Amino acid sequence: MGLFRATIAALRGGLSKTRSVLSAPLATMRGRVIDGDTIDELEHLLLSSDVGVTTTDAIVEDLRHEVANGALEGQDILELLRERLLQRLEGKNRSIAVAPTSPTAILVAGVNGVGKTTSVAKIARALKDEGRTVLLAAADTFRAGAVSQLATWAERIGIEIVKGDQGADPAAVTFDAASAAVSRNIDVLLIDTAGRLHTQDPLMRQLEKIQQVTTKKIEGAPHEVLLVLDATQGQNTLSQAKRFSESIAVTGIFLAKLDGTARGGIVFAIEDETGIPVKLIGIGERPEDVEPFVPSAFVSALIEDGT
Ligand SMILES: Nc1nc2c(ncn2[C@@H]2O[C@H](COP(=O)(O)OP(=O)(O)O)[C@@H](O)[C@H]2O)c(=O)[nH]1
Ligand SMILES: [Mg+2]
Repeated sequence: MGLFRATIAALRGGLSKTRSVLSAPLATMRGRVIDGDTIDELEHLLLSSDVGVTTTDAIVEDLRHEVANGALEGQDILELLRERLLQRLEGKNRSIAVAPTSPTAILVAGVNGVGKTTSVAKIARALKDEGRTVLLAAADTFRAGAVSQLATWAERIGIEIVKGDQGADPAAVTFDAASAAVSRNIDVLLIDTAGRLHTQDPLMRQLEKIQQVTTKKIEGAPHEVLLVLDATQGQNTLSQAKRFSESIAVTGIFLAKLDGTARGGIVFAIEDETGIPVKLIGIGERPEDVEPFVPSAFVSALIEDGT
């Protein structure tokens, strides 16, 4: 699905907190001879912005090696860092899957409050802007007010929604929505689910049931299972991703609230630890505050010249 075009200015704005932590130390390193001390500082900086041990070790070990060989003489630390960070992110499929004939079904999951419903609204709006027909399934029947929250978004964006009452069986709501998507010839069905705590097994089983119902109704569905993670939660996102992946086949990550944190480096840790590609990022509370995750744009917005 070719949806979402990267908007560099919006991405820069969304990453300003993370960039502000990196900027000053990088500025002092710049122009210096790159030696062991510089690499030590860089290591500390990467770890403090939640880039994680795996990516940090891989980058600094290579650089130490190159310092020892004299290979880094005259090189620019910012250029090097951009290049090495980008290498870590390349070669992953980050596109949103599309079904060739039947409706495309996208299941959205994640723990409570991470931004699922908002993210569903963001995706729905982008799809509608592209001229696609969208149907929302309000399968969070667990939390009070969840259905009306999604219904409000649906009305604002101008798309249809299938909902049950609070306490209704989420799998039944999903089944109804999937049936409607097929009969109305809808392009994309977006399923919003409850904020199940990842430690609660019954809730995880419910998610599996929602997935099974979707598969039954639409061949090959769900075509995408997006796990929403809250970037402000830093390293806690890693255990959430692991737990969800044990129950359902997560195909991509929607990393919400990148605008609210200086820990934007968590993208690297998430991909290292889980192997799941980050596909979309949230950089604000409005429906338009969504960006595709484009590694080159992300790295450029993270580390800028003139810092
Ligand atoms: N700053 C910011 N806030 C967000 C973003 N995404 C969601 N939120 C806020 O996070 C809160 C919880 O969002 P909600 O979609 O209800 O989470 P859910 O419980 O997972 O469905 C709301 O106040 C949202 O406005 C984002 O990308 N940036
Ligand atoms: Mg919700």
